[in-house]
Amino acid sequence: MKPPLLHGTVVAAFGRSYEVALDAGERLQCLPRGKRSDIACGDRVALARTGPGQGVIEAADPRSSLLWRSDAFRQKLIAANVTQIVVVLAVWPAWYEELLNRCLVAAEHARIAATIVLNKVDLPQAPQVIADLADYTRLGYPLLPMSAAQSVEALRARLDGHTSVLVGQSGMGKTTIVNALVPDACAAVGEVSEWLVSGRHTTTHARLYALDDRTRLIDSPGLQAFGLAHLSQTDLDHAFVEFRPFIGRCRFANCRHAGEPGCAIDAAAADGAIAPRRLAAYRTILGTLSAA
Ligand SMILES: Nc1nc2c(ncn2[C@@H]2O[C@H](COP(=O)(O)OP(=O)(O)OP(=O)(O)O)[C@@H](O)[C@H]2O)c(=O)[nH]1
Ligand SMILES: [Mg+2]
Ligand SMILES: [Zn+2]
Repeated sequence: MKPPLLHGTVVAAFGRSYEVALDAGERLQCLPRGKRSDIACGDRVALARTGPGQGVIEAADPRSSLLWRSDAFRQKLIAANVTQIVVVLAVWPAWYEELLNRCLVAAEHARIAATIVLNKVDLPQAPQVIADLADYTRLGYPLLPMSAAQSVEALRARLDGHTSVLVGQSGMGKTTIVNALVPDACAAVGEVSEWLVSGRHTTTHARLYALDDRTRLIDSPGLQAFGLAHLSQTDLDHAFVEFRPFIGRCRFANCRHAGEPGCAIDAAAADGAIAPRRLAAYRTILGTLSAA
């Protein structure tokens, strides 16, 4: 007779190998059954023990959400079952606006609430960078300026009851935030100067931490790109939240909002209802979709 299946949560994903925290508390290193590699940090799984500290994942439960990215060749799962995406920016080093927009698009497409953290506000350029983010707060994305080096309490309050994933470029301070929130995490934090020279990211895989019984936080490796090749133009249109009232109102049904006559999106931008930087980001991303 087969032993009964165990149940747990994937707390770390290293390529095809996963660390699973069993509901009873024990941690097992697991491989998936067969060739499947569609399991992400945060997934709930059923597994069988195969040896001391080891197991094989037999099945993953249906997910409430999945955050993933893709390019023309492959997909990369970031986190499963999250209820909030925290895009981490920093006053320094400079963050890429296109990457911020891509993270927000991915969040909207996955129907997960997004919050923006601006970290390192202890640095002198903070007021300027906060002002520069006003277009995003106007869209409804909450902005939390903070310094993980000083206090993370304001963020802790926003994480309460959520499973959140921290995403963003390397060097923004994601792992510093995790270490401040989870005293026994002791995850490695990198010097930005080293990263600038070597291009190496300090965090190499996603890991889930429990803040309390109902609050979870996933740290993820720094992103250089956030491929959205899997979206259609319609997906992208809807993922730009301020476009929604104007969708379907262009003169041409197949309008790409790239300067066609009678474009409702262009008209909205001219009226100030769509920020020029968002329309520019939209056009850049549209040019990179596989199907569009
Ligand atoms: N001045 C200042 N520096 C900070 C703050 N938070 C983090 N740092 C520094 O920023 C650098 C990068 O921090 P990490 O936490 O490793 O950044 P990360 O986003 O996890 O980077 P990856 O793992 O490569 O994606 C470290 O040198 C931190 O000490 C802050 O609030 N203020
Ligand atoms: Mg890190
Ligand atoms: Zn149009």
